[in-house]
Amino acid sequence: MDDRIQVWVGDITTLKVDAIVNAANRELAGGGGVDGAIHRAAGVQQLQAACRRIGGCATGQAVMTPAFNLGARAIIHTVGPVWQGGDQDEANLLRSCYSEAMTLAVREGFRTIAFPAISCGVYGYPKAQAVAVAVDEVERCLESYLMFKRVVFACFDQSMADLYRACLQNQAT
Ligand code: AR6
Repeated sequence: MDDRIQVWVGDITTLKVDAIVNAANRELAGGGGVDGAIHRAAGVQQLQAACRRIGGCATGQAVMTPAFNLGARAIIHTVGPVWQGGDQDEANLLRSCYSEAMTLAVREGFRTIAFPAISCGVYGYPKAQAVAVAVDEVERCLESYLMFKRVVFACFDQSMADLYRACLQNQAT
């Protein structure tokens, strides 16, 4: 396991990292889950206005806004796939969320980033499968991005953290 990866349980909005990743929708319209929490903590009106200026984001892509009232420097919004059974390219689209967010972060000179479990809530992606994709893609990116210092998998609950830890341990053996 790459020792730059951390699994952490808590509210992602409290993390002081360069970039917090948001599990957004294609309209960047805000919503529930982690998206709602990020909007509330960053400042709903300011973040909504910044999202409106961007206009939207395709599934698997990533865009960036300021973080406003958050301790982070920026919010990277990415749109995970809605789970439709697994034969609609969901795994590649989810993989792309992680790589696009990491690439954008590196381009900005960021060194630390926190990801929520993209698509694992409202979008219904099977959690263990999503975690396997997330870990594999982040580890792959870190092999190229040697300047990157820390990637946090921010989990809302312990059971999600257990899935990440099990996956990271399997990869290490
Ligand atoms: N910190 C960390 N993780 C969180 C937090 C938080 N504050 N809040 C929720 N989670 P979801 P999706 C976890 O539904 O499946 C929104 O309405 C949550 O337990 O937020 O990609 C958007 O606007 C779950 O494990 O994202 C989109 O319409 C994970 O974050 C849609 O939901 C992701 O759950 C996106 O759905």
